[in-house]
Amino acid sequence: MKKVALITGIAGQDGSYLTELLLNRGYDVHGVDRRSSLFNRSRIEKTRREAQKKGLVFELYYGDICDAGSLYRVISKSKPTEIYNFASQSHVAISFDEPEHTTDINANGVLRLLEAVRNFELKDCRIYQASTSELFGNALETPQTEKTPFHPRSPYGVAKLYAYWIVKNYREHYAMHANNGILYNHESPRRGENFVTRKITYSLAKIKAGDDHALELGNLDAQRDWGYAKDYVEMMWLMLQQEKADDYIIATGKLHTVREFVEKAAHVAGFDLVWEGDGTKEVGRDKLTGKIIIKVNPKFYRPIEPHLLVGDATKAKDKLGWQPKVSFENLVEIMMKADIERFL
Ligand code: F7E
Repeated sequence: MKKVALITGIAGQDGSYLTELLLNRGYDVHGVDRRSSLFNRSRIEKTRREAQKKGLVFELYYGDICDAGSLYRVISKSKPTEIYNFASQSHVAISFDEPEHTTDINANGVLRLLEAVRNFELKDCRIYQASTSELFGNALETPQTEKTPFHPRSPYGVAKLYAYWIVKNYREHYAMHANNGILYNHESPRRGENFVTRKITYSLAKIKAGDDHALELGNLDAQRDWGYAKDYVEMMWLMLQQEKADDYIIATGKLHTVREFVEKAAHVAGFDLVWEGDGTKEVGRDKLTGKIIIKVNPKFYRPIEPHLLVGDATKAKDKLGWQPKVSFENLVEIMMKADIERFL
């Protein structure tokens, strides 16, 4: 049977890497993304042109997970055997400013998608839901496993918790092959520039190219479990190849601070970074030029931070044979070098 994937949020980081993986594995790929006044398909444009040249099926549609009609139209056109849902308001800090909008996309949107699959009676269609470590929020244990109780700490996390449970409920009630991938932070040169890792590499590359503005960051001591997005999409695909649907944690199991990320990235970029002062007065200076290249700006502090989010991916490793390939050090280097090249 021909494998046909439908990817919502296809123009984002994960959508673009997964598209490449699926086209290489012989899938027809259909993707949905929202219209915006600025062209936002740059991550998939090259792949689209290459697919066209090779005569592969790669169709793009404008649509929105908040618009049931558009979902029904795309599902009826593509008749997917696998659906990957990446459509999301994915910025945790912004979810405090737009809690209702975040809930409509991240919670109700998932319900709309599940209902569309149920109403079309796509009995064999397998579904991947982009779930998140933010479900654990004020984590009750460290590292977290699939059995750790949830305690989200943001409107983003709460909306994703609804999505997690509705996916599980549709699996149990309607026997759908619906899966939650509980992914910890995953980054790459394709990461949006308002997430901290990419903000760091993008800004340092600009400073290296002559920009005079220091990089302004929030909590330098915030810690995250950062993996490589390209490693993680492989795992999403593996989840849908299993006979039984399930929920899996995907993580590296290692915590690093924002400060460590900055230090490693600055080193790769050729700065000799030294810290001076503390709290909101702390700055990072390049010893070679004497210039301040990092400043702290309380504007980027979160109202509340989650607590030590670090995942135990033993279940994924044992059941799916998955192993992350790229270390934290490699990840920083890949991202920093890609941004330096962008500004050459
Ligand atoms: O923040 C701190 C900030 O925005 C990471 C999303 O993919 O992963 C992502 O959510 C940490 C936080 O990612 C700045 O306070 C310091 O502690 O890169 P982030 P996130 O909030 O962890 C999870 C798993 C998801 O599911 C989300 O969709 O970095 N931080 N200074 C900063 N963060 C930002 N954005 N900007 C700063 O200037």
